[in-house]
Amino acid sequence: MRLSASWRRACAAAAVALGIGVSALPGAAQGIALPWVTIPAGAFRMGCVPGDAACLDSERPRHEVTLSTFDLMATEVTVGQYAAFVAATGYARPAVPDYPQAPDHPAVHMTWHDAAAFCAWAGGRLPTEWEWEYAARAGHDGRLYWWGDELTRDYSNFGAPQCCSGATGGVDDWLNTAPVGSFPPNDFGLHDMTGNVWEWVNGWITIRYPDGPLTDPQPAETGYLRIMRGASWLNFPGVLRLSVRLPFSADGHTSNVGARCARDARVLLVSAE
Ligand SMILES: [Ca+2]
Ligand SMILES: [Ca+2]
Repeated sequence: MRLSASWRRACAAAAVALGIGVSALPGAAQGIALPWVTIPAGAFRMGCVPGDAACLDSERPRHEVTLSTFDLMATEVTVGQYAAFVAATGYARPAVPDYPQAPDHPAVHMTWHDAAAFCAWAGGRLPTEWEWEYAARAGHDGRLYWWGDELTRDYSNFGAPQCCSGATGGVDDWLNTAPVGSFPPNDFGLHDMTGNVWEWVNGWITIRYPDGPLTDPQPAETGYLRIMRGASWLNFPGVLRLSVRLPFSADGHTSNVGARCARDARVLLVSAE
């Protein structure tokens, strides 16, 4: 459940008024330590970057979005983290990909429902699409990628120029998934926002974005197809642009689809003596 910014402010204000400490909001972690990073509040321009001839209508119009602070995992959900979830809950095991993976590789073959269930168990939720792109850009709105406009294997694990197979080069030594965090983080401290595995987000594909500006927008309750962001080890370069939105069935799962969890910002207050 996403708590609205107004709800969080009201909760904090009530706690202060009552003179009590609030150590955590509902949705406490269930015995697993995920690598949370606090994403600062701010505004950004979402969608098609000016001059990007490859943009689709679904990436338009570019519009301004203002977001409150939230937490996001520094890395994609790992095989080991997802195995802990399965062991603790009896949740169905995902399909095994046809390539080798170690516990520190990103978990794959998750449906949208699987990813949402994992994140809820871990005390979080899936990020909204707005949160995901804001975090992926990390203060660099006008670029195709967070590091610039040239795709490079020094920052990302992606596939061959022709669809669809893995490829290597530069820092990218992996034909399939790489261990999470193998590439440098963006300026918010997040790894693999571009490439490695696609990441499910909370939202529905739309023909076009609504016109902005938007403040702490929330997804519709229902829709037709869910969305994945960030592309993967299997994809050719044109799909790696940060504004790309991939519609996909919520029940679909493949060996290049994973997830990354978000959570509402923690409220930490200390009682006055
Ligand atoms: Ca690769
Ligand atoms: Ca990724």
